[in-house]
Amino acid sequence: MQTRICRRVYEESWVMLIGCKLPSNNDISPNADNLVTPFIIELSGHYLSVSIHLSLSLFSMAATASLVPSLATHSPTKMRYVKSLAEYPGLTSIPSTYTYTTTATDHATSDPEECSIPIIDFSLLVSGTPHQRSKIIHDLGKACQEWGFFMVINHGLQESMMKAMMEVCKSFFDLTEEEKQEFEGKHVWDPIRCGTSFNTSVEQVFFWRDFLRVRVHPEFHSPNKPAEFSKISLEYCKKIREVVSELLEGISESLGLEACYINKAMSLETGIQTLIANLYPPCPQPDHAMGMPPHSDHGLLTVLSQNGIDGLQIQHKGKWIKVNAIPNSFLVNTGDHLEILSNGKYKSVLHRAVVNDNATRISLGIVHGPSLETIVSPAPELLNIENHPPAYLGMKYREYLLLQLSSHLDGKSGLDRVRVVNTE
Ligand SMILES: O=C(O)CCC(=O)C(=O)O
Repeated sequence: MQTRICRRVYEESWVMLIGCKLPSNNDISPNADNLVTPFIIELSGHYLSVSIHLSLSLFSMAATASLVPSLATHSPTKMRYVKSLAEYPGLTSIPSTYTYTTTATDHATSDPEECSIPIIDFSLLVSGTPHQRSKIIHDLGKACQEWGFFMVINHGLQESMMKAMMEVCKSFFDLTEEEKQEFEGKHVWDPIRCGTSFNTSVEQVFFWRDFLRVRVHPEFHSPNKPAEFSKISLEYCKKIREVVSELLEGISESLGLEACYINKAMSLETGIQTLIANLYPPCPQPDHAMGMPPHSDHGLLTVLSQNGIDGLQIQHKGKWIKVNAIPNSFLVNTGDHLEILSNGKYKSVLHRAVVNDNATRISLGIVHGPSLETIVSPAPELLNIENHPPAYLGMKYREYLLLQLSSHLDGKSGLDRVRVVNTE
């Protein structure tokens, strides 16, 4: 038997069954594929019409209706976060909408030889002897050029502050779906936005991730729940900005530029700083799902911390490398705009987040970019018409950001729009 069912692209409702006579079979485990697949049979311009064989689907829907009463209430706000899905008792497999296909070359190595990620002792950058400082600047440059990634230790942020920030993000994710709904935003540009996956309005496969994204600079925004979020995040993000400003001074010098070059050229006083909290709940089939797909970050530098659970992987020399974070360190990666500014010398690094089946992972990425009106192009001081012609076109940061946020998260596709020659 076949029927025509219109399947809404995820965003607003999980399950709506209207006018279907369902077989009464309760003997189905709650991992049935269609458990949380959003079906709706109303026709409208927003709905994507697909034809599917009804047998399996109705079977699963029957299970859904009988096992998950909340899913059958026609409420458009139920079960939209992967957290709720993961918490469903007895869930043993993921819905096919989360199935992410990988190939053998996608497997990551944890070989210590290949995973020797650079470590930067921040204290030597800010209060070392001149000799120590120049050695660290050299190491920073090497890390940016060879890895696009490094761990920062002795950064001066108190462990208690890092813990408080992590805790308050966890409390945000623990809000009810109704409470979180208030912060979902309507447009990718909204200063506070929470949701699931990356951009569900364009995705066919969803990522095993919920997120909260808040613009914290130059204007500070914060959800008003949990109550302490505002105070803790204000202080935390300010401290991180200070660390980033010092790192960018070191990076400028490593490029042979004045220490203040990047800070000035990118108008960092009014630069965009965005806090992104990611929640990756335990996943019953971690090898078939993905937390965040391979992508580069749009800004200059991203500073990431996590709740002690690893899951970040970076691409290095064509291989995926597992990042085993030093406790309380910051994981820093170079973004697309550092690649543009350095004319391809410091490339943004491809990274991804994998999931596991036993512990909830929370990561906190703070992305730092130029001011919105800055047109970023390669630093003229690094160009030379014969050997180093500009490899990227200039583009206003606001436009770049908007393009990335409205699209699929897909490798370095943002940079491809401004690339003049392939510097890969
Ligand atoms: O969770 C992670 O480790 C990575 C997060 C990430 O890539 C991002 O927020 O852009």
